[in-house]
Amino acid sequence: MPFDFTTHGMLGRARTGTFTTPHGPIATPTFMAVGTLATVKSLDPEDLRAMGATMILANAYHLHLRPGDELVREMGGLHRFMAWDRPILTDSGGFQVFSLEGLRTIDEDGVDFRSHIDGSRRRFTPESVMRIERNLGADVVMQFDHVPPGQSEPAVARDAMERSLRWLARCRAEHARLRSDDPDAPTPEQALFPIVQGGIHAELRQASARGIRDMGDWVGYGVGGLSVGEAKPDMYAMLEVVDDELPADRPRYLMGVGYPEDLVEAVRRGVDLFDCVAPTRMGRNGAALTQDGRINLKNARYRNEPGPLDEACDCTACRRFSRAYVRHLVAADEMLGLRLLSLHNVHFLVALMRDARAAIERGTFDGWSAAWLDRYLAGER
Ligand code: PRF
Ligand code: ZN
Repeated sequence: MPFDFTTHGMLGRARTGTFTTPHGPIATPTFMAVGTLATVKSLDPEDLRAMGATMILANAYHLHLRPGDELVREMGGLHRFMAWDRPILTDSGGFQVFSLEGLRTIDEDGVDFRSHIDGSRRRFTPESVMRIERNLGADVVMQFDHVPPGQSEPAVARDAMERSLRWLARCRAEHARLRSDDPDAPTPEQALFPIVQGGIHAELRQASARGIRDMGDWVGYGVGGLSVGEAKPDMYAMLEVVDDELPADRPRYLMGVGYPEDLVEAVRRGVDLFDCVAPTRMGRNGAALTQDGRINLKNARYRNEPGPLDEACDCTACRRFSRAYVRHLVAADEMLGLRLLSLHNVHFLVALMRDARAAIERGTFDGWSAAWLDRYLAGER
């Protein structure tokens, strides 16, 4: 198998590792920039490479609707299509389809929904999603799961968690069938990651993780259904439950998380991979991440500040431009403003994980993370 995960430093639950994929190695913990539509909005793959990004994420739901997974396959698969030769992970669309409130109906076999683009009727099943992800050709493909709302009652969370387990068995069978029946796919060896669900209920999270492990060994594990409206302490508690249940020698991916403080808290609890639209979305809203919390460049107080977005950042935006200039671009609705903010924000999270790795390996992660959180959260207040 072209996949491997080797851990290096360990400090409490926090660890560093190397996750090897068909498109190369990933130093973990790491932040994956989100390229929903096979583009990390406003960034060129060269920008991502220069900031040291390794793995990025794309979305099966969006790419199936536009331009179509078959077209992407015809163009050589996602790596060639978007000119990114490092690892890619595709999300299954579980989260997107279940977010289409009112536009979808669920049954045991799958989900009927209407396209958010043209209203056309569509259907996803665990099998059809595996075929879409095969055509796209990412290194890691996520199972099709049932994602319930954040504060779901135990009965609702249990139902979704158990359905996700049944769907996982079907995903695995179709994934195995495609591996032998469709050997010419763009990335012949793909790793299927299961997704732990169970809301904010410890016993359901345990049951989910155990159900997944009972099905066999997996290259890595997703943790879903968090950062969907629950309180942060609930999310952190679930991460500890999951850390206790999952094998220590496999990477764990916390889906759709998050904000800088969440990344640091989750690394402390044994998470290796993250993704979130926050840095690019914040950039489009005029916000920048700094060591002292978020700032919004639309605020007049930045109009004559000569310093960079963040003193300690060495991204190309911070090396060359002042807050005053970025603020001017944002105020005038200039494209470069949004691009510089996205570039800075993604760099900020990629660099934050680089710093976390260094602190774990030095053995100073506890002190480093406490000081980092103190400073960042003081600025957010
Ligand atoms: N499942 C899937 N994708 C996701 C999530 C999930 O639970 C989340 C929840 N934070 C984000 N993206 N398939
Ligand atoms: Zn910067």
